[in-house]
Amino acid sequence: MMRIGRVSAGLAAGLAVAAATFVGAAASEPAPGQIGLQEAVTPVMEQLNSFHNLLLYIITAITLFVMGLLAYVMWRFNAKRNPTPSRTSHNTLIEIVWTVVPVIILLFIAVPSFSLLYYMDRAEEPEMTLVVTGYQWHWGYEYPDQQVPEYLSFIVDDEDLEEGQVRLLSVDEPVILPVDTDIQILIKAGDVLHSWAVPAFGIKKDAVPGHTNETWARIEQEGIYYGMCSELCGDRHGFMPIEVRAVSREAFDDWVMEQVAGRDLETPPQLLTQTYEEALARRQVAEVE
Ligand SMILES: [Cu+2]
Repeated sequence: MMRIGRVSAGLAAGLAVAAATFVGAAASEPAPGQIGLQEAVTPVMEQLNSFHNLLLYIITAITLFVMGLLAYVMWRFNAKRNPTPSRTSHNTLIEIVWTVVPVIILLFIAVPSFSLLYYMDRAEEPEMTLVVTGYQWHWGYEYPDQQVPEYLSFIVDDEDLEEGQVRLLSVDEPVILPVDTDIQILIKAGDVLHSWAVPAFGIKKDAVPGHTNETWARIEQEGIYYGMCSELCGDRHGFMPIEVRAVSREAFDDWVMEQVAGRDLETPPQLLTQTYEEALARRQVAEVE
């Protein structure tokens, strides 16, 4: 009796702590004791969230219904209350019902499920492309439209962590992406299977050697979003995190201009808020001043 009391007290305390942490949870990273999914910052993740909630209602109703039936059967038809059991083994009507009803439930789930699957698949008219390559054990990022060649992104080791960086999630060179932009994301691998997964975007896409996978994101909020490699890829699979910095479209252009500065370009980088010439002129004015 004592033991049960202590366990349930511990459980209650645990739940209270979990609830308290959940209220203060950050949007971009997992929080200790977190309940539920990370906050959505893309339309895909928002829809995934509502689909998840829809399924939660359905599964809760089914579970309660089946539990209720079981409880009723145990109470009504136990040996004491029902000493001579019925020998019925067939009931056509009920057999049709318990086949057709699940089919209807599945069809009801399939419609939003498939439309979401196709919605997640690709952006209609992406404004830019990010190429992600998985390696053992880091990520490579390339911006072909912006003429930013591939750079590599490594985890920050525990002993090198700086103020504000998150252990096991922060990287030395994060992905920089603009908000309010349809971004095509192409994902491939340089050696073995990896998976590029960022929960706040609703993205978890396998990186496959010799094959390019596609997905997309439209980030609605500036911020830092973390993710992890989500396909077992070897020894340091747990140490190749993803850090995305979502910045304004103007700040993204500035970042691109910094990346291409001093380089000989055959074609101008594609900017989001201005032409390359305008950006160059602005830069020169800034230098003169
Ligand atoms: Cu990996």
